[in-house]
Amino acid sequence: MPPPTGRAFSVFVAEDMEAAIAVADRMAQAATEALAGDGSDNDAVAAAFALAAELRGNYPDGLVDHAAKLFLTHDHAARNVRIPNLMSRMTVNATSPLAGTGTGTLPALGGTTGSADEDKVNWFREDPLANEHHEHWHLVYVRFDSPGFSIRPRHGELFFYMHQQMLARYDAERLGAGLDPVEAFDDYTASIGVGYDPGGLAIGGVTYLPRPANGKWAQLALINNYAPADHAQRRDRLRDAAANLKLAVPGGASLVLDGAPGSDALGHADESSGKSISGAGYNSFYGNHHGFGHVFTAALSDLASYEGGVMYNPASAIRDPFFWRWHRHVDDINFAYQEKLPANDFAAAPDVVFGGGNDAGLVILDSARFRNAAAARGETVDQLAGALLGGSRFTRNAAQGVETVGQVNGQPLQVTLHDTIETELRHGIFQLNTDQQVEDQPRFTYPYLWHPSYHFAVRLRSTAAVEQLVTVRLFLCPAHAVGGVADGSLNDRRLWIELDKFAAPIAPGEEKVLTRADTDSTLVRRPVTALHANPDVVRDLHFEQQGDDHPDAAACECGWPYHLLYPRGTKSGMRFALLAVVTKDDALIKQGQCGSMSFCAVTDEYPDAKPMGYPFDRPLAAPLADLVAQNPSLALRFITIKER
Ligand SMILES: [Cu+2]
Repeated sequence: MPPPTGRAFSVFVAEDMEAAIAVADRMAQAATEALAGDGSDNDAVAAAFALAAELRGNYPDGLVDHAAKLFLTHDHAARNVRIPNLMSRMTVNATSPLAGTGTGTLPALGGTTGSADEDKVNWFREDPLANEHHEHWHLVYVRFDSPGFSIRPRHGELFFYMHQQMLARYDAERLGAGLDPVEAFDDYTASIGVGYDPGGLAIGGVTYLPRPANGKWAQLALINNYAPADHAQRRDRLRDAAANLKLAVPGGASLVLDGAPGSDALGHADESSGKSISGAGYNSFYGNHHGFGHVFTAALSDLASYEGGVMYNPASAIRDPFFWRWHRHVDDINFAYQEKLPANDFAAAPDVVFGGGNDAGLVILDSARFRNAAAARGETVDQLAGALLGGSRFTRNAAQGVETVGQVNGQPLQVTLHDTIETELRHGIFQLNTDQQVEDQPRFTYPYLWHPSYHFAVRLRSTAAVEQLVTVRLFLCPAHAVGGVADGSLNDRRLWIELDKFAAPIAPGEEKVLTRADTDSTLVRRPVTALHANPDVVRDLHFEQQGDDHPDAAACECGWPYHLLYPRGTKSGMRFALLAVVTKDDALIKQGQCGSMSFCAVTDEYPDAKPMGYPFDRPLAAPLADLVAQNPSLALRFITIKER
């Protein structure tokens, strides 16, 4: 099957991606040969890039650059060579109205949708580190096997889960901005609604064009005889697979879908990957469903050339509001499948109860003040947590207010247990590249969300006769009435945002106070440097790796941006539910110093035996509040997220 022609290179086209991987394999081969000839790692990388330079003219724009990014992400010889950060790769095209606008600090850089409502969440979609997260995820999770690359375990399941979590976060931001949750795009004959203008954005020399409002896929001429109606056929086949719990290629392979492995197989078929049961090509039985949603939409920017929009590239796609509508539709297929599965029953939960009760077992502390208080007492934070919440205080039903913990220098030492997480919208400045002289480069402001660092503390008592290895899983959900049901939003399992998970042993009968810094979250790109916590300065936002050897440098650059860990909330305070779910025997690994264990597993096996998103990977057997009341291994409290 030849690749579809008449459009720009896109990693969302399976055939393009395979071609890029083949070039990356050749780069890796050149590096290996240089090493075999006694070359250093630097020589090996130089040999690979010399080959890339030779090959560049033979391929469409962007293909060899993508191969180079794959090589840098995965090749051992390149483990200490970083892909320049996305901000430094962003330029303003010379034809953009923003180019040549002078040297002062200009008010804002960024795309616009033409809709005052949708523009309210531009700051989130345009966030440079959120875009970089999405780019890196797709680089780490290569979707074809080749001599040099392999599809990672549970890739298909994570394809759904990682994007589902991005959607949960996007919906929390939309709700905070007074907008409805994102609406799935599932009628392929319909208008795709608001447009998107990337404002002259170019990445790595490729300029992205505006996409007009109210376009329709039907405006496109056929791409290799493949039409939106053909795509609707693939949609319906995937929906049938979800409904019938079975992927089946006529006259070919079939697979009964069950549990998390069922999501995995469905994800491979939908993305599509080299493990798709029907093959990944757009014209195969299940086709390239997710990928061609990107391609059709990006091509709408220029109906003559199909050069086009940000949706072609994972480094820019999330800027377009349509990205989210498309991914809601993709997620609907996995959601429909999961809804056919039996609910989780918590029968295998560990024997634990929450100190303070399951409405107050979770405590929020301001990290800086908590650490200062511990230092004032000459203690570690864990020792202070024990004094604050352990011993005679273990069972107190208190999760907020000011607690006094002894005296320091004759003064009572006070620690605040918070019921509010604060955020702040700040403005950073960076100097964008243009085609002009350096001194002409304008400086642009851009908005980003900031929050102080918090610690979570959990009081757990074992009621078991044996030692248990438990996992504490923390989640956050916007809390509001739905259809007259108070806090009915908690019963929508797709709204729950995973915040963190961590393991701890607990002895028979033991009362334990566990503390966890949010900078250790398994979701975020770690280590959280001051730069990542507060990216307001004009400089390289890139993670500077400490130490030389990391087994998999690719993982170090992957993870959700720390500064977006909590939703923005509202000025008047937005109500959220904070949930702890305790499980056991999950074979959770101890996180290394870098990367995100939840999104970029660094080992051969995905480091959590539970289905991704557990317990929200299945229908809920009862309203969430009832589940908490029935299960001592769950704790729920309500908090406020307030923008300063
Ligand atoms: Cu993606």
